[in-house]
Amino acid sequence: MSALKRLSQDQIDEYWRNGFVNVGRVLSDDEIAAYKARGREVVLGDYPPEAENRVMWDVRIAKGLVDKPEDPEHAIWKLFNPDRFDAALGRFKFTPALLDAVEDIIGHDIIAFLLMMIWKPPAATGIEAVHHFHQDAFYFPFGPHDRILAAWVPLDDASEANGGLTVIPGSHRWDVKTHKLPEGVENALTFCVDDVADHPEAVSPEVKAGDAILFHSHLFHKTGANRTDGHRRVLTMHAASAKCAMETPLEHDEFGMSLVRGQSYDGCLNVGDLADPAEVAMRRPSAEQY
Ligand SMILES: O=C(O)CCC(=O)C(=O)O
Repeated sequence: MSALKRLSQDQIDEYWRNGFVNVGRVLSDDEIAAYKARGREVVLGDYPPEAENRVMWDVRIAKGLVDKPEDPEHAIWKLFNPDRFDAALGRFKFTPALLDAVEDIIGHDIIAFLLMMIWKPPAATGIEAVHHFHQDAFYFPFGPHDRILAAWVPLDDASEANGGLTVIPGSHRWDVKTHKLPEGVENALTFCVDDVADHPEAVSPEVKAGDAILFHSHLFHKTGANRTDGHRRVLTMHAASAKCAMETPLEHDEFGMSLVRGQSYDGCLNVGDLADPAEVAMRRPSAEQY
C-alpha cells in the first residue's frame, strides 16, 4: 500500500468505522475570507447570465411564499457547481490538503463531480432551511459507492445550532433507502428518507471553519435550521475515484466530471472538464472505444 498523504491510520479506521471523519484544517484564514467574499459578490449579482440557474435562492423565496430579505445573502440557498462559471470558487476543488485527505480514502485518481457553496439563512429571516436525513448515493448513478465521498468544509464555525451536519455513525453500511420529496414546500433537491426522521445515535459534531469532514456516500446525514444570527456557509465537494464507472445512464449533465488528481481510465467515469491539464496526467479513451 502506498504511503498515506495526510491522514493517520486511526483517522482512516475512524472513517471506515463511522462513515465520516474530521480531517482537520484544509483552508487557511485567507482562503476562508476569500471564498466568503467571492460568494457574496456572486450572490449580489456578479455572475454571467448563463449561470442564472446555478444561483439558487431559498425555495420559499423562489416560490414567492415569503418576502425576499433585504440582504440577498440572507435569501440564497446555494451556488450549484460554481466551478462551471467562477474560477475563484472553482479553485476549491484543487485544495491540496483536502485532496491529500480524499486520496487517503478513495485512492490517488480523483474526480470531483459536484461542487456547492451552501448557506443557511440566519434565524432573524424566519426561513427554516432544513434538509432531512438522506444519503447522497441516492443521486449518484455510478459506483462503487465505497469510492464516493463528500467533503464538507464550513466557512463559519458550524454546530447543530447554526445548521451544521448531523450524522448517524455507522449508517454508511446501510443500503440506499427509498427517498421521497419532503412534506410541505417541494424541493426536488432535498429528497429525504421517511422512516429515519430521527435516530438515537445521531451526532452533531462541532466543526471549525476551514476544517473538513469527509463522509461516505451512504452515510445518513441532515442539516437543521440556523437558529443563530450569523451566517452558516459551507463549501462541499463530492468526489469519486476515477476508477468508478456508470451503473445506470446519466440523465443530465449536472455532474461535471473533473479530474482533479491522478488519471482517468478507459471505460470509467468520463472526464469532460479538465481544469488544469498541467496538474494531471490523463489518458483519453480513443474514439473507437466508445
Ligand atoms: O450543509 C448543508 O446545508 C447540506 C449539506 C447536505 O446535506 C448535502 O449537500 O447533501
